[in-house]
Amino acid sequence: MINVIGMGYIGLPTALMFAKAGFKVVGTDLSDDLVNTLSGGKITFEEKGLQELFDKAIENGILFTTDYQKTSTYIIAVPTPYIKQSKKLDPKFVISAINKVMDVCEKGSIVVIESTVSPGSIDRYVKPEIIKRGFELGKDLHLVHAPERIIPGNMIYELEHNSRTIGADNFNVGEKIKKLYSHFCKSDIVVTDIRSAEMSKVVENTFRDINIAFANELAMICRADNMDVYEIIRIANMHPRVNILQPGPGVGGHCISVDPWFLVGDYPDLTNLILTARKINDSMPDHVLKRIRTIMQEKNIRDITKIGLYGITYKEDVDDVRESPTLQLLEKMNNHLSFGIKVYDPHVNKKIVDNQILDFDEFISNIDLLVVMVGHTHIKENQKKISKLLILDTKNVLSVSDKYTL
Ligand code: SAJ
Repeated sequence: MINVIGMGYIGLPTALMFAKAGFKVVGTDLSDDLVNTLSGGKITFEEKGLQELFDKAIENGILFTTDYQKTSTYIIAVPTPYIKQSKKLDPKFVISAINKVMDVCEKGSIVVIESTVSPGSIDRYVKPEIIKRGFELGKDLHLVHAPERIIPGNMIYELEHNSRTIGADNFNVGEKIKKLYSHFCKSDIVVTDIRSAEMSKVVENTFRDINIAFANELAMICRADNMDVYEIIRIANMHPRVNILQPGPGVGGHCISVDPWFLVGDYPDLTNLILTARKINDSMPDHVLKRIRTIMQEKNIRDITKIGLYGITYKEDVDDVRESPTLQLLEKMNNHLSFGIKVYDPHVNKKIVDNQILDFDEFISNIDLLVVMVGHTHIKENQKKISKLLILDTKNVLSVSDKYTL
């Protein structure tokens, strides 16, 4: 039996993949509400293919509970936030999970930590907890770090097709967990030490953050002199060794906007580039605000309440609003302009901000300027409905010719 701890964005799909592969799986979460919802047959977030996988797992008897199970294999996928002031990892959820595992586990159990952690965290925070409890590491309990790499919006496909990293201090344990994951992961699985697994995961997301920052900086340079950044990126990308990403209104989500901070927090004197990239990406909502102001001046729009922000999620076709650039922009607009504006997102069906409109037609009925913050498929399919509006398309996803961009 496998006990997966944390039934969130990573834990739930991972548990379902093991269930599909024929394992008896128990999903544990500290939230009664979440466990009740899952036990009642409902999934808690939108993800392509997740519902089908979930329905099958329920049919095959997957169990959701708040209790930790007595078994020999645990997978921990709990949140690993960072502390805003110090930029360091807050390990409280991992520490609590490992202690609860130790309350019930069999002797010789393997605990796989999937949650992203800052490099060195397992040595610094997790191992001392184990030693404190009188467990002998490598005998009573084995630790493995197997950070995930899946992208929200394509998680199920990527769980099967992405390569993975397994970090273990003991070769045999690493190989055992590699074999376990190969029941659903059809790609390469690399076994390395724990520290390298921790570092490579954070490095991957930092690489992407830096590359997005470059695209964002280009957008601002091009704007300063009215050059078309999209045309310039398109041409530059024709070079065989150039692959520039796309500019946007900011970098959100719980991964790319968080993980680079772990390196900045731990190596403040060595992370100029990483810190600068973070600052550039975090400044993008300000850039959008400047663009809104310029357009309002040009078009002589005085009423800020007639501006509609489309998209609240951190990226297209997901319902996750963590670190959302739209929420950051909204806060800035409310602070600076002390006016309300309208906000809409087809994937966020419950009101999470006061001025959110739940009906698209109502949302577009009384605005002068539509600011597209997220490139949901929905807006691409509704271009006719918005063709008369003034548009700032921060993701450059609409094909209307008469629009403003970053
Ligand atoms: N974005 C841009 N321009 C781009 C690409 C992305 O502005 O060209 C923005 C998005 O709109 C979004 C943010 O960046 O706000 C992050 O989105 P993303 O799709 O790049 O990545 P995530 O956060 O959904 O998932 C990432 C992935 N990491 C990498 O691509 C290196 C995923 O593989 C990881 O599993 C995940 O982080 C994680 O859990 O760490």
